[in-house]
Amino acid sequence: MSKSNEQVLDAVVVGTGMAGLYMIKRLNDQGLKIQAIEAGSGVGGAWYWNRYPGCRADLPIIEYSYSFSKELQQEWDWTEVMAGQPEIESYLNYTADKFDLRKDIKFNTKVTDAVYDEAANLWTVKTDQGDTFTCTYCIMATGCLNEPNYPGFKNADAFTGDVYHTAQWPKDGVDLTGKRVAVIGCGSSGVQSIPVMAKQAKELIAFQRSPVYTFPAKNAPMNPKFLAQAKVDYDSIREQQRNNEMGICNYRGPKKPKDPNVAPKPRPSKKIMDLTPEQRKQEIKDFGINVLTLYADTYFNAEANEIASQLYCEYLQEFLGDDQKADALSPKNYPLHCKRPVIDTEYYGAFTQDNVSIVDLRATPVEEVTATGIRTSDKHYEFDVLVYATGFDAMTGTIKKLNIRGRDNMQLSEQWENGPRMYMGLQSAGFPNFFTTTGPGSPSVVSNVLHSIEQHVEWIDNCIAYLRENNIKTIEPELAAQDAWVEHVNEAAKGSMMTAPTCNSWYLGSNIDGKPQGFMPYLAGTKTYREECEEVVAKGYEGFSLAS
Ligand code: NA7
Repeated sequence: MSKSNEQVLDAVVVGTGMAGLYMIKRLNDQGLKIQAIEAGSGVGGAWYWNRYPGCRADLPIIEYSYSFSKELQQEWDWTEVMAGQPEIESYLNYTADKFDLRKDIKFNTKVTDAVYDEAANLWTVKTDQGDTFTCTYCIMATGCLNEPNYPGFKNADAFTGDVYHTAQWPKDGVDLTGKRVAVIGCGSSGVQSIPVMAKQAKELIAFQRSPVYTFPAKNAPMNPKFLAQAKVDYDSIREQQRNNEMGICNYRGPKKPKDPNVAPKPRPSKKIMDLTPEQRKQEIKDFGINVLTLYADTYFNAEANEIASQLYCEYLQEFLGDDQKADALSPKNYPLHCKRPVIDTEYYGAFTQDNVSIVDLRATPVEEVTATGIRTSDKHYEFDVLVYATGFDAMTGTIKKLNIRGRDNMQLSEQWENGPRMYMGLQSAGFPNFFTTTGPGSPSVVSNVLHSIEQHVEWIDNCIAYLRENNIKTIEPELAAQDAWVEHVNEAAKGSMMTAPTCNSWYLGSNIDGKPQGFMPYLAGTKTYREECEEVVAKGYEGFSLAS
């Protein structure tokens, strides 16, 4: 049930994914009057919307799960190592129920406006359901991958068959049995869904603009003994995550005592440049293709990266044994590690099926959508179902669409016209008491994002508590501190393969036509970033302007 529209609330939280749910809990624990607003009919955010076949976590779930509640950690029994969307959605529903969070959420409602009234020092938040909420703090927990991207193909609406986007997949699922299916896009969503859809569909055509580097997920049913041990070890797991720059500790379970009669296995080399060509191939044989993600020099050294990229393409050629498919699927024109890592389950295996084909849009671009299919520069393809796996207007898309106005009626989308400007990914100058979880300029999507979410939620919650305890009316970044932070974020990304000249990714905004380009997340690492956030607080919220 929603709160009375007359009531002045302490806070409005927008979005009830992993960040929103934890934010509600923390603010409830402080005893604040709050309202959360959710566009979906249920909680889960990205894990509510992305219910396409094959959707699953790309990190081991033991580490990609809430750490804030020891009880929750002990109560929830994961059934897979890399849990799938249905299980994660159930877990988030369980979390919402356990901490009684639904009472604060208005579902099926989209925020349209958030406007700051300087005289009253209040935000007025409006929704598409006609609500008006007034609050002191406005917190956008809208996530980084929320606004689906539909490519602007000529005659896009002409297709008369069924059309879906992976990020807006129907709740009741889609029966593809006997259907001819076209999938546009081969990023994570395409890579995860294609093998599953290919098992059902009569025919599947993958329309691919950029081939991906993808690595086997090695998912498996959760071993009950491993899970039981993880529950014992959780304190240490979380501590190790906090001490790692990605928020990941690669928990392997209990260390087994070494057998003195068995020679220890060799460890993969740290640098690909230290190996001879023969040794490189041997390491792939010994450790699998995933070894290419372990060589530290491939992340910053273009020559090392080129070697790894070539080895990847050779491996693919050998695996597929089909020149047309291997050539089309080979990511030759941009470096490894440029995009967010893609983790797959039998992706290339799907292309060995006779009913699966690939269209290389680099060679034959889409000319138009027709009533029955897609025409490329080469030929017309007919199908019954069109699936867009074309990703998101990431990190800024949702926020820029809303009418968010701060001091002097200044609009956030205008302030961000040439790219997002935030201090520490938490606040934007001119927008007092307005916070963003995992905003641009924080590690967010270049880390274990749930780890980063928890850190942000706790920082914001502690900040609000501090303001209230000290009768401070507003907090917002100083412009100079914000400018310096944006510069610092750019510096941190320099030299990384993620900003290589041939790299095109949603981190850079280059996946969306006309979007200003610049590397949005903060690459220095989660440990470094958390320490920087703590230091800012220790120095009396250095770089923020606090007014009583
Ligand atoms: P991604 O990773 O942005 O992938 C989108 C895919 O769609 C990618 O292959 C794009 O090719 C392709 N795309 C986008 N626009 C077009 C057009 N106009 N024509 C052809 N192909 C196009 O989104 P995902 O949903 O797969 O994954 C997002 C994140 O979710 C992922 O990183 C994980 O963290 C989970 P491109 O590469 O731009 O050439």
